[in-house]
Amino acid sequence: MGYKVAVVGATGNVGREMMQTMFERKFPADEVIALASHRSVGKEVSYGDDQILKCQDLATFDFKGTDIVLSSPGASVSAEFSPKAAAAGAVVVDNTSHFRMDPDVPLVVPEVNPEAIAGYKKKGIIANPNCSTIQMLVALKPLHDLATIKRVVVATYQSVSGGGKAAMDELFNQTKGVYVNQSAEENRKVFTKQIAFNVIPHIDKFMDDGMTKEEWKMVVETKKILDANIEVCASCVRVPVFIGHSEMVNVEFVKGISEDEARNVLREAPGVTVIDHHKDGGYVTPAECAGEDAVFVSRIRKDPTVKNGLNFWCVSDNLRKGAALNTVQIAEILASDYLGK
Ligand code: 11C
Repeated sequence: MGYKVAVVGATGNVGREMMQTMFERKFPADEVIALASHRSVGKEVSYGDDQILKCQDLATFDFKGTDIVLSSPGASVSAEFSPKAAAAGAVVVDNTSHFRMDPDVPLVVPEVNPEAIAGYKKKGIIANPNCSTIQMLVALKPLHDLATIKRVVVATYQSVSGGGKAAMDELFNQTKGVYVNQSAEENRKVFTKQIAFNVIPHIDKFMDDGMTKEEWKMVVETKKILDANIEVCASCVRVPVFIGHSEMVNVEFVKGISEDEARNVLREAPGVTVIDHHKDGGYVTPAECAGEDAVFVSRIRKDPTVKNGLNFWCVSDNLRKGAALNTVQIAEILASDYLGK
C-alpha cells in the first residue's frame, strides 16, 4: 500500500516541479491530490507523462486520511493550512519560510541532517530550507566534517524563478521590450528595479539592520541545520537568469585544508558534482544546471589572505534541489523510515 499525498500550491513553479520530481523518483503514492487557491480550482496540472490532475480548493479540502502534504504556497497560506493538515493527521513538508526557525519544527537537508526528520513528531511539520541555503550546505557539509568551518562569506546570483512565475514573466517581457523600445517600467510589477540587463542587490524584505531577509535566512538556517558556531555573512543578488542560483563562497576553516583534499571530499559527497578544470569553460553555469538534481561545485581554490581559507563556486537548479527535490527527498525518508506503510 502506498501513500495519499496532497500538493499544496500545485499550480506554482515549485508545486509543479514537486509533482514532476515525485513521478520521476517513483514516490510510493497511491493517490496524488493537487490543491490550490479558490481561483485555480479546476485548473489542470500534470502528474507524470500522462496523468492530468484537476486542482481542488485548499480552503475546503478535508486533510483527514492524507498521509503526507508537500506544501509550497505563500508563507501566510502555509501558516494557516499546514497546522490544519497536521492536526488532521498528515505530516507536512513545508517549503515556505514560515516554520523554519520554529524550534519544534525540524529544518532538513537530507545530505546534511537527515536525522532531524525524527523531530516531525512534535508538530507534524518538517520545514524545507531556503533554496540558497540548501545548495550551499550540501557543498559545505563534507568540508565542515573535514576541517571545521569557522566563517563563510557568500555572494549569491539568484535566478528570477525564485520569485515565482510572475517574476519569470517580468524578465521575459522586459527583455523582449528592449527590442521594441518599451521602457522596463512598463513591464515592472514584481521587482523594485529593472531586472532585464541588470542586477538587483535585494531579495525579500529589508530588516532593521540593513540586511535583507534572504541574507538573514542564509545566516540562521546554516546555524540551525549545520552548526550553530558557523558565522555567515551573505549578500544576495537577483540576476537576469531564469533558472539556477549561483553562489561564490569563501570559507575559513579551523584546521588546514588543501585544494585537493577539498576536491576529493566533495567528489565523494552525496548530491555534489565537481566540475573544476582550471581553464576556460571548466566550470558550471546556471544555463547548464536547469533540470539537474546535483549541486555543482567549480572553481575550488585557496584563499591566500587568511590562514585556512578556500573559495568555491556552486550552482544548482533552485526549483529542484533548492525546493522540490529537497522536499521530495525528505518525504522519501519520512515514508521509508518513519511512516512505514
Ligand atoms: C528567491 N530564495 O530566490 C528565494 C525563493 O524563503 O522559501 C524562496 C523563498 C523562501 O527569491
